[in-house]
Amino acid sequence: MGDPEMKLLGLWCSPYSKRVEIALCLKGLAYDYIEEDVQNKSPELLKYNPVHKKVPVLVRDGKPVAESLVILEYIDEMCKDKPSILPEHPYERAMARFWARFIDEKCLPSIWRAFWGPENEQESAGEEARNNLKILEKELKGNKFFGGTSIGYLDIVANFIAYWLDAIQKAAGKEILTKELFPLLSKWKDDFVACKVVKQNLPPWERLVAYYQIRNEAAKAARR
Ligand SMILES: N[C@@H](CCC(=O)N[C@@H](CS)C(=O)NCC(=O)O)C(=O)O
Repeated sequence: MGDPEMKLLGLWCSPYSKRVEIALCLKGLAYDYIEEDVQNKSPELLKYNPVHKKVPVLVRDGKPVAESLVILEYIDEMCKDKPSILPEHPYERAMARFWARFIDEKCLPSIWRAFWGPENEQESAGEEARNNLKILEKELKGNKFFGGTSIGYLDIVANFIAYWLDAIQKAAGKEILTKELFPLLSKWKDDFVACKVVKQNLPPWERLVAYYQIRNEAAKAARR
């Protein structure tokens, strides 16, 4: 019997979607990719993720799994014959999950607000984002990657900070994360983006910057 059929409902510019693509690539798993239009959601997306109606959704043998962090763990557990994405030790696994939630629940929302929140709150949100990133930077603990010597779960979860944030900064003409303020995180970013498995699963740079420029213009127009 062959491997069960797998498909990913994704979006080219979504860091959540790209987390899953990186993990599938790391594990060497084949899948069909279906690009979603989140402005006009397909019946398939609504059927497979009726709760959140968001990408990514990984469908294996007709069974959907939604939410990128859940999908990453599912991929890791489904494919045990390949090196693990999460750390082996239960305590280290718990810590990786803790920091992943810190990224999704603290770092990313403060970054969104710094760029797209109410104008009079953007500066304080920027400060909050820097504080969160400083806390995260300490978690590198002198390692090349959050996963140690090679990329793992937390590196994949932090993909937005490694790549998307630079595109957003370029489009907006303002910076939260700089080499001067975050030397260790900046080095991590460069090393992460240079990994073959990451590089081949990132959205094209110019297209991403243009996407955020359009988004910024739309946000400005909505405020007028
Ligand atoms: N917590 C979710 C977030 C996924 C998410 O926000 N996806 C966005 C694309 S980047 C989406 O599908 N948005 C459609 C919508 O909000 O209606 C995850 O980790 O998978």
